[in-house]
Amino acid sequence: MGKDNVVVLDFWASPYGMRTKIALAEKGVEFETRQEDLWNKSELLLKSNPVHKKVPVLIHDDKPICESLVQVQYIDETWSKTGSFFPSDPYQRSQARFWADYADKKVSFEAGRKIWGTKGEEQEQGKKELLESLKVLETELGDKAYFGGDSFGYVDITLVPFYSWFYALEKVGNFSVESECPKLFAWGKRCLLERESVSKSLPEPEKVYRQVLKLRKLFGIE
Ligand code: GS8
Repeated sequence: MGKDNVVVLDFWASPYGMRTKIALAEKGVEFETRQEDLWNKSELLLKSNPVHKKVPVLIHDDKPICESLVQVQYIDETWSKTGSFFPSDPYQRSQARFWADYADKKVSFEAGRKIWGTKGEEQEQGKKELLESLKVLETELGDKAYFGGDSFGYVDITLVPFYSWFYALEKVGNFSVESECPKLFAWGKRCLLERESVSKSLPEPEKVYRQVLKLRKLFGIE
């Protein structure tokens, strides 16, 4: 078998692209990232993800795979020798899928946008909704090191990219995730410190904050 050719069409600030990069790094797969200009998408992106036209796209030996969580599952099944992101018990596996789905729906780019892309009442509502979801996730985490228990798994990979957005959201929205959800915040820090896959896939919080300020200006908020 020849060497795998793995490309990720990405945008550095995309939490979804971070999931895919973390999963590949966890499996020790070498890959190339190609940065997309989301205002001027490449032909390759439009051809590879004709339905949503979004990043990330994972291209494995010229075959495109769309949607970050589908990609994480594909990566898990394709490079399976190093162990799985999922528990082996079917019930435990169903629970991991449930929580990843919850995190994907509730702690999303759109949920963040309700904070960084708004002001006043609308922003207060956005903060309230995000913190409610984070508290639900914090309860599920409980005293475990990771959502997967002792091992870093599917739910961790799904949620941890958003840790790199917390700082920007806190600065713009004037609140603190650490004081509202201390265990969840500590979990994010732990992932960053203990998993190289995470530390090399997440951008600097300051850089995300600068991007958010740029977007606020672009959209004429303030
Ligand atoms: C979300 C991808 C997405 O929103 C996934 O892969 O999990 N459910 C998908 N990608 C955004 C960048 S991050 O916010 C994107 O590509 N936007 C470009 C556009 O909407 O035109």
